Amino acid sequence: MAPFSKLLTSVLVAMLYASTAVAAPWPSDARHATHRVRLVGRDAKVKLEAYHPTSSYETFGVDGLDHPLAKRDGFDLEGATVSFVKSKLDVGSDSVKFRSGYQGDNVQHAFVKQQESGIPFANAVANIAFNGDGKVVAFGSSFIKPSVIADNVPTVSLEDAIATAEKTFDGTYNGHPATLEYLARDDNTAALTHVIQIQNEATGTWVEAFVDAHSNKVLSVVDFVTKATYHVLPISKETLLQGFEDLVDPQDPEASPDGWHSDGTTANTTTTAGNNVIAYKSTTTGVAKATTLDPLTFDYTQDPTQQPTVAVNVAAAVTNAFYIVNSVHDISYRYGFTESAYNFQTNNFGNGGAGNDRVTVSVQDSAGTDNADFSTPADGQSGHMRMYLFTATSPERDGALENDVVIHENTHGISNRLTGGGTGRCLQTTEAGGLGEGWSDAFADWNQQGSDTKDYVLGQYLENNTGGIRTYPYSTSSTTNPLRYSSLKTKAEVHAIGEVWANLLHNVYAALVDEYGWSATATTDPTTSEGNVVWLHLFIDSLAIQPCSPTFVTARDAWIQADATRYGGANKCLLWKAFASRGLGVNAASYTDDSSVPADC
Ligand SMILES: *[C@@H]1O[C@H](CO)[C@@H](O)[C@H](O)[C@H]1NC(C)=O
Ligand SMILES: *[C@@H]1O[C@H](CO)[C@@H](O)[C@H](O)[C@H]1NC(C)=O
Ligand SMILES: [Ca+2]
Ligand SMILES: [Zn+2]
Repeated sequence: MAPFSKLLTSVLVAMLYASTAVAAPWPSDARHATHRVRLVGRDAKVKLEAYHPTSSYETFGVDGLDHPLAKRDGFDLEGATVSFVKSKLDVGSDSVKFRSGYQGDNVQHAFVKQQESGIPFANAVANIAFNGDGKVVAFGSSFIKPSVIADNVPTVSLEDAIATAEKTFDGTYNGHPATLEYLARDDNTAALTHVIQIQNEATGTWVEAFVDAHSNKVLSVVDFVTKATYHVLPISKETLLQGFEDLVDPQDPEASPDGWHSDGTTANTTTTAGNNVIAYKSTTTGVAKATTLDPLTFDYTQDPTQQPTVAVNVAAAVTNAFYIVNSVHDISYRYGFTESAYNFQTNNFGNGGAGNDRVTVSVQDSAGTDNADFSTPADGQSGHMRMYLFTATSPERDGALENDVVIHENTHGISNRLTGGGTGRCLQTTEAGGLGEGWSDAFADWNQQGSDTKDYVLGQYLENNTGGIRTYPYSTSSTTNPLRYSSLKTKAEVHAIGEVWANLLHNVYAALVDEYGWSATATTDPTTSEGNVVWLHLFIDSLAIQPCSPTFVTARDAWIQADATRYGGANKCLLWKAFASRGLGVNAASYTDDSSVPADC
C-alpha cells in the first residue's frame, strides 16, 4: 500500500480534477439536476462533486396501475413492490432490495434500493406509492445498468478509508456504524465504497463520506447540513417586533401523547428537554428550566435592550426554540410526518420508524454568527439545528427568536426525511437542494398566513430589515415577485433556486385559499376542507411520493398526483394553472417556461 502522504495527494488531485470538470456553464440542462459541487475540508479548499443519478418519475392519476401480483388475495407491500420494480425495470429479484415502507393516511409507501451481490447501492433507489385500492400511483427510480461493477470484496480496509475521510473532511469519524455500499458514478460504473460519517463540532461539518474500497479515494459525499445564507437587501421600511404571548399547553395530545416534556420513558422533565426536542445553549445541560413547576411554566421575558447572551435572554430564546420545534413536530405529525414516516422522536410509542432521534437545538451556537443550519442524518439519528446570533444590530439579535427562521430550518428535517424514505440522502443535487430551501420558506409562509393571503417576507427581524433576507416577497403579483421557472437559468445557488420554488408554492397556496377559504384550526385539525388545509396535505403527501433527487418538474408532478390520490384530482386544474402561471406548465423542461395546462382544464 502507498504511504499515506502519497494517498492523500492522489485524493486531492482526484477532487481537483473533478472541480475543473464542473466548469460547465450554467444554464445547463443536466448537471444541476444530478450533481452538486461542494467545498470541503479545512478552509473549504477542496472541491468535490457528488453525483446522483436522474430519477425517472411516473404518476398514474386517480385510478392507478395494477402491479403484477394484483390478482392475488390480500395486499403484501413488499411483494407488490418487488414485483412491480422487477417488471417495470426488467431486473431480477436479486437486484431489488426492499428497504422500508409504511402506511400513510391514504397511501402505502415503499422504498427500495438496487443491489448487487447483496450489497446495496447508495444512490440507485426507487420509491412506490400505492393507493387505497393497492394500485400504483407513483413510481420514481434511479436504478442504473452499470457498464462496470467493482469487485464486491474491499481491498482497502475500513481503517484506511476512515483515515482518508477524516483527512479530507477535516473531522473525526463519529462511530456511527460504517457500511459497504455500491455507488453509481456518472461514467455509468459502480464503485464499491466504505460509507463513513465524519463530524467536526467546531466547524459544523457532518457528512457521509463515500471512500472507494479499492482505491481509497473519496468519490462522493452526502452533506447532512443544510445551511441558510442571509444577506441584507437594500430595502428599508419599518421594522416591528412582534410581541411575546403566554401560551398555555400548546402541545397537541394527538401528536405528542406524553406532552412535550416526556423524557421518553414514564417520567417528565421540567426543562426544555422532551420527547421531540431538546433545546439548549452550549451543551445539552444548558437547557432552560421551568420558572415554576406546578403548573409547568417557562416565563422568561426577553429584554431587547440587553445582549442576547444575558441569562434571561438565553432562557427566552431557548424556550422559544423549544416551543417552535415542538409545534412544527405536532403540526407536521397531524399531516403525516409520523414515526413510521421517519420523524424525529425519542420514543416512537410502538408506531414504527426508528426512535432516539429527537431534534437537538443549539441556541446561540458558538460556531458562527449571522446564520443557522439543520443537519438531517437518516431516521434513528437526531436532527441537529444550530441557531446563531445576528450581528447587524446592537444589541445583537438571536436567530432562535425569529420564528420563520426556526421553522425554515426545521422544515429541512421534514423534507429530507420524507423524500426517499428517511435516508437523508435524496435532496443532494443542486436542484433538489434548491427545492429544499423552497419548501422551508413555503412552510414558514404557511404558518404565518391568516384569512387573507398576504405577500410574505421571510426574516425581517434578525437584520432589522423589512425587506427580509430573500430577494423578493413571496407574492401572487408578478410585479412584486417576477420569479418564474426560467429564472433558474441564472440561479446556481440553492437559496436563490429555492426562492423560485417557494414563490410557486405561495401561488398554489393563494389559489387554494382563494377557492376554499382559510381554516383557523388547520394546525390541529387536518380533516377540514379549507385551502390552507388542502395545501399542507399536498405539501406533505407530495414529499413522500416524489422521487429521490427531485426536480421542479417531478416535484410538481408529485403535487398533481398527491391531489389525484387524496382528493380524486379535484384540484388538478387549479394546481396546473398556478404552476403554469409561473412557467411550470405541462411542457416546461430544461428551465424553459411553458404556460400550458392540460387540455381538460
Ligand atoms: C407528564 O406530562 C403529561 C403531559 O402534561 C401528563 O399527561 C403526564 O401525566 C405526566 N406524567 C408524569 C409521570 O407526571
Ligand atoms: C432598526 O431599524 C430602524 C429603522 O432603520 C432603526 O430606527 C432602529 O434603530 C434599528 N434597530 C436596531 C436595533 O438596530
Ligand atoms: Ca425517527
Ligand atoms: Zn435552508
